[in-house]
Amino acid sequence: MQATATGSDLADGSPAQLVNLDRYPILDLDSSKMHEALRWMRAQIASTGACEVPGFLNPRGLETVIADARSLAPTARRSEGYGTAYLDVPDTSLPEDHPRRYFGKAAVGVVAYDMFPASSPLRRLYEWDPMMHFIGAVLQRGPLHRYADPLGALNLATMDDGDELQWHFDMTDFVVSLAIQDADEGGDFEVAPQVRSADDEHYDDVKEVLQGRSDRVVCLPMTPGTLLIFEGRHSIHRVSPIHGPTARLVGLLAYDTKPGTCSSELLRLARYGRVG
Ligand SMILES: O=C(O)CCC(=O)C(=O)O
Ligand SMILES: [Fe+2]
Repeated sequence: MQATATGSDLADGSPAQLVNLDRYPILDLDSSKMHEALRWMRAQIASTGACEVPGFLNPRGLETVIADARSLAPTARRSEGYGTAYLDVPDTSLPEDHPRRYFGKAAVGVVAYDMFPASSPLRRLYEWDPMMHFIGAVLQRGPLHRYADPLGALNLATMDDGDELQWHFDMTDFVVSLAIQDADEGGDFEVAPQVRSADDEHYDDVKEVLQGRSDRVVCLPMTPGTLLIFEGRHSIHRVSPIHGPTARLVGLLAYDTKPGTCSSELLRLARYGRVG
């Protein structure tokens, strides 16, 4: 697709212009069309812990966000290393084959929230209350809050040939990812829904995922313009290795059920090279 739109397209308008409001009238959550959409979205969340909203952006909105993401991508900070599923330093007193001691490759470029200009369409979509209210209506978990992390609240993740993101749990309740540009090959989002809960780590099930022998893993290929709402704190997930010259671009919009939630300093240092 030819990306000719620029961020200034939104200069006098609202992020509503980006959204396919005919299909998803998120400005009127009580409309019958939206009720119908919310019904299937909630059913997906209930059965898989994730919900795909295809064609969330309209074609012009997608062009605008692609142009925004392509202009921001060169400012991404790249990190490459190995991490655990728990985004934590492993406890070496645990047995060697314990899930907390399993390392996977994390190679990704990230544009942190504070690097987005205020005029960025992606940023304006994230900061737009109707967007958050829509996500809250899908999740039905009380009022949502934007993540309080000055770096992690909104990210543009850019992944190139050879990049991947290891199996991990997120530090926020929900992440909403917006697929912007697909890689030539790979870059699928794989998830084992609700593999752990707040009071049970289910290490045996997690180990099966890490060892590639779990039958709970669902693979969600990414389609630009699709919104994916997933419960990443309890659903282990990864991004499969990317192949080819086209970068995979994804917007990551973080929300939490508690106000004031931030990621750990360790994660911020690893991802952004700084804590604030
Ligand atoms: O890029 C994606 O689709 C997901 C990224 C992710 O899981 C994360 O940043 O925590
Ligand atoms: Fe994640």
